[in-house]
Amino acid sequence: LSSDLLAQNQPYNYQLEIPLTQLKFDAKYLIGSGEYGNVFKGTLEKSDEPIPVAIKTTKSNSNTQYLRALLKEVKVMMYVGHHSKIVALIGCSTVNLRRYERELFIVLEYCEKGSLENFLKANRSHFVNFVQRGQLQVQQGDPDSDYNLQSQPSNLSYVQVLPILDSLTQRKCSTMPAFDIRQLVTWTIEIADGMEYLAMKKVIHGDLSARNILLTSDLTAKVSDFGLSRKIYCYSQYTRNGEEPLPWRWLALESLKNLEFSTASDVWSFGILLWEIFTLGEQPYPGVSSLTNNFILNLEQGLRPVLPSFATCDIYNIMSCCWHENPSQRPTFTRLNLCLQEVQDLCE
Ligand code: ACK
Repeated sequence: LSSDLLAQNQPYNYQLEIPLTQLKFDAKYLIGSGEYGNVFKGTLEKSDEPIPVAIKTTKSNSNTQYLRALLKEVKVMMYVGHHSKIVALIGCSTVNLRRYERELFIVLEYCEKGSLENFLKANRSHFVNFVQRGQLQVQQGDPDSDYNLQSQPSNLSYVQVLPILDSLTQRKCSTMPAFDIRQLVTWTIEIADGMEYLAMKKVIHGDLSARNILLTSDLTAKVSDFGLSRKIYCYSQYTRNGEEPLPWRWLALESLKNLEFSTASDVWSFGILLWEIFTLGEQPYPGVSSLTNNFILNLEQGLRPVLPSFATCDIYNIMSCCWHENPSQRPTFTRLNLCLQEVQDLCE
């Protein structure tokens, strides 16, 4: 955890401290809720022009260990700094930390379109599929463009799933015009970009999945919720009392067996994230309902997610490389980025 240590040895950056009076939000704008905290949409009123922000708070019953882990995460975010494919830390409010309430407010860049997971599920009916059995089918007879988004190609399967209304986030389902494999590939490259930067900074994400990718108003994908300290805390709680949600469907074999995390285990999770993208948000290993020793044994014996309906064989090969049993044999994010750009060239 070298970068974690590096980040933690830096003093808390008080330039990022935001007075609570500058933060406006209320319960009406709750956009997410978890075991330890809530996420609100709010505004930062520092200048004449209020800035929309996402505010992550802790729940008042959070224990000290958890708060410590969360503060470490904030320091990791401060250490990571700015990158266009990473959700930006705008600031933090720590004034209530030492009070009775022991609250911490983390102020993040607001990503209007929410999580990639919810977006994919909500917009399935707008997806135009050009892939059949792993092959890209190019429409014939259109001299101007290989793809014609206005009309549905009659010989190809078209996903028609009704949009899901997201009751939890209370956010109106984002809708968009038709989109296709090119948008999916663009997202994978943006995420690989963000992850390449994190890996360069030697920061391990520890929970890379479509729920932790956020989309801006122009649909740029950004990596969020990184910093391993808090997750290691949650994961160790899980192994102790079985209550914490361990994201086992995304975890590499060595993480499941020994809670070993590295950039290479992030690469495994990136492969699962690709699988989510090219199934439009299906749950990985749909036939498996819970984590068992048998599941781990099956992974050891070579069980892997199957070819997603909307992925070409090239894309499936890329994700399969991420699931190499030996972490050192998995590609780097730099390599993945290059391979995905080649796929993008084929799709244009
Ligand atoms: O799809 P969503 O509305 O987008 O549901 C999740 C929820 O909070 C729990 O994580 C939303 N969320 C989290 N961080 C942000 C952010 N920085 N900007 C916008 N929405 C966010 C996410």
